[in-house]
Amino acid sequence: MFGVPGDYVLGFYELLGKRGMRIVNTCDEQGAGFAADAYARMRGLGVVCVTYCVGGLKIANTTAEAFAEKSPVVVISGSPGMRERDKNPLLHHKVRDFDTQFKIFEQITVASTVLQDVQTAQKEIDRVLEAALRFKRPVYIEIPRDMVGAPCIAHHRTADVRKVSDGDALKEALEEAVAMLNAARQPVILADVEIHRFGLQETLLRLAERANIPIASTILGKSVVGEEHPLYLGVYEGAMGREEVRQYVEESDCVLLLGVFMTDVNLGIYTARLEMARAIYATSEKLTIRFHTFEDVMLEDFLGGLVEETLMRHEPGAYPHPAPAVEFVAQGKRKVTVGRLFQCLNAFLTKEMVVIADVGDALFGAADLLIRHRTEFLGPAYYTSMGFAVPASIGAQLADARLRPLVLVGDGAFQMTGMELATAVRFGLSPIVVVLNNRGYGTERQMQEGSYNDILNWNYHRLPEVLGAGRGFLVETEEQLEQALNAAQRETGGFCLLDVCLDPMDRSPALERLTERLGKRI
Ligand SMILES: Cc1ncc(C[n+]2csc(CCOP(=O)(O)OP(=O)(O)O)c2C)c(N)n1
Ligand SMILES: [Mg+2]
Repeated sequence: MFGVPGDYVLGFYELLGKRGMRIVNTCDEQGAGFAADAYARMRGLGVVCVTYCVGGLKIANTTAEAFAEKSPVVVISGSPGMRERDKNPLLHHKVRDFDTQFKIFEQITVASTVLQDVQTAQKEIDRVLEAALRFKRPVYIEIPRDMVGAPCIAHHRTADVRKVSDGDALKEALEEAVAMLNAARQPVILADVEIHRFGLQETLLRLAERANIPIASTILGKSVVGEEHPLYLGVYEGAMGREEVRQYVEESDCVLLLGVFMTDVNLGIYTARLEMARAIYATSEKLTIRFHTFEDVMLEDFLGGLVEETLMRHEPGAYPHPAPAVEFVAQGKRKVTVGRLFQCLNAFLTKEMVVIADVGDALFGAADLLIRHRTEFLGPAYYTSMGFAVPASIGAQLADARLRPLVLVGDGAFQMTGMELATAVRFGLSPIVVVLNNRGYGTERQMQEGSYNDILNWNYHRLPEVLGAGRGFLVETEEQLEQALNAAQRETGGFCLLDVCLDPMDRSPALERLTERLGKRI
């Protein structure tokens, strides 16, 4: 559980500590929120626990991200006791009414509750947690501080509320989908975030391998399969992605869209051309096959069902693959460019790493990294809140201690939440943090220049002195980059930070394509 305590939640913290819950207190609540989100993305549920309003409202943003990108985070907040609320006193942290925070969280969670009644508390907890697990979205539980020790009502039993598919609808949907797939000349799968969230990576792979159908992923769904798999095409994102992937997907006569969010980023700022007349579109919320809509068919039942059907084995002929990682030969004193940085990182990556990209060119450039193992890439590629990556690395490494986080973060985003490296130190974690230091808001500079895109240039590589731990590297040339990454690989005991100096106007090819389009719109 991640969080920052306060007097309204201290009693609850004490109880949790006594019960052996591991509490990771962060520098700032937003750090705890992002860490819990990353933990949830990797382990299926994460918890952030904060105090009333001053803490709670700081994680409105991280909870919004978890909602938008479907991450089941349980938000627990303390609040003033029920008996303290008589005559509406002005208690510290209160904003407007006692339920102001609750009303805000109602908007950004899929279920919410205030545990104010011992008669209903246990049922309420079950209802809310069940919603988090079913919908893969955040939920909110508020505990007035005088309810923490309240006795439970006995004989409580958890209701079994598992939703099942309508058998007839499922059968008909499968028949239609199989007919369409078997008749297709060039079927293709486009897989996204819900495949991660619903744990369907293995089923997806079985389907693709049985019918021999190539798979592309969206940027939000990146690493849905290990990217060295022979059936993997690369990231599809309309005109923003690699041209050969765009062509292959858009020329397909049957696109199987699995758990895809039709967001502007996923669709390359709506440059994607995906016609529903050629699509089977299955998500946890809806299923359409061409223009037929099916009610009450669960994504896992549909996908699981498809694997069991008699599927024709396709002969896809030639199709694109991601560029393989090639050995990086450092060009001595040559200044590091964004393009060369990502080439170098590609060669450096192993399957014992989880790549976490922050918003900015870190995320755009990361699209072309070859992720060796599935679900080893995390990036806020829809909600795109800066400041995700450093705190997310804490959640990710605690979720899976075998993985070392490789954090890619812009200097702007780093200045928002980079102090959470202190938390990484306290909990013995060892992220490799690559700061893409282009002296400001590079992504925005590309669209519209102004002094508001400038930020102070920190001596990022000297943060280990401030924190009394970790190692820092100033990287200006290719040989320094190579040396720093090699040293970081050996230095497994703590964090390593690479301050990679880049030209303010340099950019990845994907960013170049994106800003061209957004610039026009602005
Ligand atoms: C919390 C938040 N504030 C503002 C923005 C708008 N925004 C998008 S990209 C960007 C600049 C990011 O700068 P940096 O982290 O240095 O990455 P770079 O663009 O330079 O690669 C900004 C301000 C945002 N996405 N999130
Ligand atoms: Mg920057």
